[in-house]
Amino acid sequence: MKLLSVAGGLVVALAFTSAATAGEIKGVITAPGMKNNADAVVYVDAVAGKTFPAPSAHAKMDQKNLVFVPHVLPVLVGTTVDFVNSDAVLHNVFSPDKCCEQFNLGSWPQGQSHPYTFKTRCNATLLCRVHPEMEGFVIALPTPWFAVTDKDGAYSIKDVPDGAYTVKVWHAKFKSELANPVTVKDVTTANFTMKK
Ligand SMILES: [Cu+2]
Repeated sequence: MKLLSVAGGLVVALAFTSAATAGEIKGVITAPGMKNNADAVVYVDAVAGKTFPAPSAHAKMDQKNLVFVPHVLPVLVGTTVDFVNSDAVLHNVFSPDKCCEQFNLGSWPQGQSHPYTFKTRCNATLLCRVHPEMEGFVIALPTPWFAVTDKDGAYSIKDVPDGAYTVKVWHAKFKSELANPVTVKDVTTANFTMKK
């Protein structure tokens, strides 16, 4: 129970019930054959009857020192991503993937950016026509409950309401995503191994 003073001298009592307690999904993703377990995207799949409004805040994908930063950027479907060029050289951003309309955003100089809104569920590969070795990913997801693994494969998805979900794992080097049922109650551990 928490007391909140509001204008006019009223005191409003806010009760927080345990039913509203948000849980957490955490664990370790193992990616066999990779140099480490980084850059897997762990996410809660679409939940029947639940929609999530697109955030007004933009996400950011940088091109810096000739690499996409971050290498993998998960966002909620509907999010606008600002593609930024932080280098003194021209870059380009395009994607061969139909789920993002095979966009080619063109080129722009250092310090400028170009927005693109991801309208559907999408695993978008990002490439640069100027630098063929450059590769990055935007993963547009059906829920805001996602995380990217660190080098140890560790991830944590916070504020997931208790309940039964399908948790999926995407990794650029593995053809198919993992899909596993996970029942969340408070802090729930879910470890997965990618399969060739
Ligand atoms: Cu480039």
